[in-house]
Amino acid sequence: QQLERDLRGACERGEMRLHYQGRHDLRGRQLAGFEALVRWEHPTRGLVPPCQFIPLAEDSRAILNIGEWVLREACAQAAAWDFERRGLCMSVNVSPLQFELPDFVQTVSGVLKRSGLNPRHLILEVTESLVMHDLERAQRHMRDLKALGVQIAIDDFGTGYSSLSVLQALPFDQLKIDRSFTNALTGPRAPRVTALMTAMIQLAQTLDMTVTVEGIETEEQRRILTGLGCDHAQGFLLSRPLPPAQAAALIPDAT
Ligand code: G
Ligand code: G
Ligand code: MN
Ligand code: NA
Repeated sequence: QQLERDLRGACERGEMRLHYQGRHDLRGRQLAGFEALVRWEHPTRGLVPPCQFIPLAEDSRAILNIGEWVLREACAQAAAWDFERRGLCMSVNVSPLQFELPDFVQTVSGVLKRSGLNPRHLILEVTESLVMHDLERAQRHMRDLKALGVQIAIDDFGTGYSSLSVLQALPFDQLKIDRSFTNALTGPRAPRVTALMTAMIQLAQTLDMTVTVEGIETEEQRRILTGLGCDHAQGFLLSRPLPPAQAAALIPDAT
């Protein structure tokens, strides 16, 4: 496949870009931080979204280089934007292959040191499939990352097969509810979905996790979720993924 061939060396050639989507306090709408989302600037096709190349990058293990680049770039950006003084956090998605590397925690620690970013302002987003693949390694890595001061979020919560056993085994700091639930809040299954949302938000709060709901696109969804006591939200209603210069404009008192 052509795209797969083009992907070889793309990161080394400097073709990866990061966009940033705001994570907002749901009541006040203030910015709580950003999620870094990778794009590939293909020489002829333009910006390729991650859903089109991350799976290819995982097959070829190119995701290891890309993932490390994303981590370095996102931490450097957060330091440049003075996240510590502003109380903001940078969220970075981590692929299962990266998390499985024996020296993953050392890599994170080294990247943080070089960037100058305080580890408390980095959130690593992992999915449950990643965690269940090798639970003991995941537990060890999580313990070491937390000792560094890094926060860890479980991403796309509610879409896998093992969500609850993952919460039993691992002390996440944040829980991100998948946008498929937000979508369904106002559809024909609204009563059931509202009940599920309510339960997931309570579950997170009982376990001392901050909840972020993903995929808020309408005022009605925002109103419902605020009423359910959800802490934070992401979605096109609040802000889209933006290139760095435009994302910077969302930061209050940015200079
Ligand atoms: O932007 P888009 O909706 O196409 O993102 C699709 C998926 O790609 C999301 O599930 C997101 O978590 C994933 N993704 C975005 N950026 C990164 C990244 O830097 N690393 C990894 N592993 N996945 C990412
Ligand atoms: O799996 P992950 O949560 O990392 O995926 C984030 C992806 O979701 C991003 O690629 C982003 O483009 C997409 N996204 C963010 N907000 C919205 C939204 O309000 N609606 C839809 N359809 N997609 C969104
Ligand atoms: Mn994510
Ligand atoms: Na998600």
